[in-house]
Formats: sequence, structure tokens, C-alpha cells
Amino acid sequence: MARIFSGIQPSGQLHIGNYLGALRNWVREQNDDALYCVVDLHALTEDVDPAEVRRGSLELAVGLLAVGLDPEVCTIFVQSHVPEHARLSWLLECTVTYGELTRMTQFKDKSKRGDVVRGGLLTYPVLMAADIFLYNTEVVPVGDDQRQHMELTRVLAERFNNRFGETFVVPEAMVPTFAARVMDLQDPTRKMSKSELSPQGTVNMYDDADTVARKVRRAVTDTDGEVRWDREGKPGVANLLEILAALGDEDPKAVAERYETYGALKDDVAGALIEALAPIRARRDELLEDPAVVRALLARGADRAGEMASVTYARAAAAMGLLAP
Ligand code: ATP
Ligand code: LTN
Repeated sequence: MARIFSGIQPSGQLHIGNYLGALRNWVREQNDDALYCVVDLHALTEDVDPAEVRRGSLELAVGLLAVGLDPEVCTIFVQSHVPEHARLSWLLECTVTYGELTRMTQFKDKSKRGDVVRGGLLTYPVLMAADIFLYNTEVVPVGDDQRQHMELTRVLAERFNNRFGETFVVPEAMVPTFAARVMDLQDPTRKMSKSELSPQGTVNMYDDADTVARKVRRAVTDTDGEVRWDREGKPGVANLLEILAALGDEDPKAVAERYETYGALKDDVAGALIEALAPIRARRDELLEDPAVVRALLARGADRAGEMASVTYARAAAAMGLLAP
């Protein structure tokens, strides 16, 4: 069984892009060698309210359980509970170059948005690499937007191994074929995102049925009127087709053939989303009634993760010449 690791930030609300691009695959791939992490340190790279981060971390852990991760099968934990993430990140910062970091498109996009650009936003992908290396990860299930970060991660592993001796496993990204980049329903040229404020263009995981139906009905399409899967030429329609295809494990081209009108397509997209999200919302409501259970489970997850992480960190520190304590 391959060692699997992935992470998600506790900033903002979970949306169907997170679900189709990442979480659904986390659930499918979970095994007792899989670790899933609430990356709270990554959330600090943008302007955040401390109370929101705290609340968001627990709520996100609840969300991971609600989508179907089973803590008896995989390990679920919070990044800051395992101090080796930040410690290994520093070692790796001393191997990455400034040019490599400033070339990252996510850094370029996000640094344009705010009025200050903090160091953590620049070094964000290095912390992500540390997350991955600590557990000798082989496979990282992520959405399409993380491809560039994964490429840098592989470069850092190879560079470290060449310079300091075989230390890290070189990981592979696992990106779904369809719905790996779910687009904003109001602006289908932009990815659906937690941090971009586009409430009408974003279907949140816990939206009720009426809200989901309204957002899908108002989704931007085009004036051509033909249902066809064409990501470049018809991004709005292609996005709806991919959402429906992913939910039914089908090919979007085959799905397109079944529809004559945008209206019928939208009805079915809304229906499929409502059906998929309802049980998740119900489980989340149940879990929120007893947060102490979730916290206990996160503590157990951090213990398990910490044991592995300390071994890899010690190996990397020794390889770079740090004197053992
Ligand atoms: P941000 O708004 O800060 O970019 P986000 O919504 O991308 O946040 P993350 O925590 O960064 O959320 O990502 C969690 C996982 O969800 C990642 O694997 C990411 O690739 C995936 N993901 C995020 N947005 C989408 C999307 N629109 N379509 C498909 N996958 C996505
Ligand atoms: N950068 C990722 C979140 C993330 C991650 C990771 C994903 C942080 N550490 C390790 C996979 C593996 C994002 O989705 N924005």
C-alpha cells in the first residue's frame, strides 16, 4: 500500500471544488497508511482572525469526518500539533532558492491581492514539502492547482538527497482526470476558491438544497445553446458537465450527449449535488454536537503522526550537520 498524505487549510468554508478535486479521493484512497492534515500553519500566511483559525480548524476536522474519512482507518491531525512540520520547513528553506519561490503562480496571484506580502506567503510551498516528506509520502491526492507546488516538492527532495544523502521519498501528485479544477459558477475562467469572495459562484459543502439549486440555476453559461464539453470554448457549460460527470463517475463527453438544453443540465447538476451533499451535512451536524470527541481523535492522530515525523526530522537534521541533542 502506498503511503498517502494530503493537507487542507482551515480558512473559509469547504466548497464542492475541495470535495471533487481532493476530499472525495482522500476518502477513496484512505487506508491505514494514509494521513490527512488540517494545515493551520498554512492558514497563517494570509490575514486571518485568530478566533476564526481556531474555530475553523475544529470545524474542518469535523468536515473531514463528515465526508467519510474514518479515524479507525487513517490518521487525521492538525499540523501545528506536530512541531516537526515547522522545524523541517526551516531546514528546507535553507535549500530552496528565492527564484524558485517567486516563480510560484499561487504566490504571484496571492501577493498581488493584499497590500502586504509576508514571508510566510513566499515560503508556503516549502512548508508543504516538509508536510509531505515527514511521512515518507509516496502519493499526494490534490486538485490541479497544486501541481506546481508538487513539482517544486519533488525538486527539493531530489536536491536534498543528492546533496546530503538519500533522506526523502520523492512523492507523486494524484490529480483526478475530471473536476480537478472546479470553476467559479459566476466566472468560469477562475477556480472556485475558499478565499476569493464569490458567494454566488461558490457552492459550499453545507449549502442547503434551495441555495444549491439557486446557485446552479444562475451559473454563467454562454449564448450558443448547445450542450458540448469544450473547456476552452464553453467554460461554463464544461464546468457543469464535469461536476455532474465526477459525481456519477462518468465521462463529461458522454454526459453531454444526454442533454439538449442548459436548463435540463442545470436541473440534474443541482439534483446530483443536493443528493451528494445532504448526508455530509447531516453527519456534520451530528458531529458538531460533541466536539470533545473530535478533539480526542485529533490528539490521537497527532501522537501517531508525531512518532513518524520525529524520525524523519532527526534524519534530515543529522544529514545537514546539526549536532544531535
Ligand atoms: P484557497 O482559496 O486559499 O485557494 P482552496 O479552496 O484552494 O483555498 P485549499 O485548502 O487550498 O483550498 O485546498 C484543499 C484541496 O482542495 C487541494 O487539494 C486543492 O487542490 C483542492 N481544491 C481547491 N479548490 C479547488 C477547485 N476549485 N477545484 C478542484 N480542487 C480544488
Ligand atoms: N497547499 C495545499 C495545502 C497543503 C497540502 C500540503 C496539500 C498544505 N500542505 C501537503 C498536500 C500535501 C493547498 O491545497 N492549498
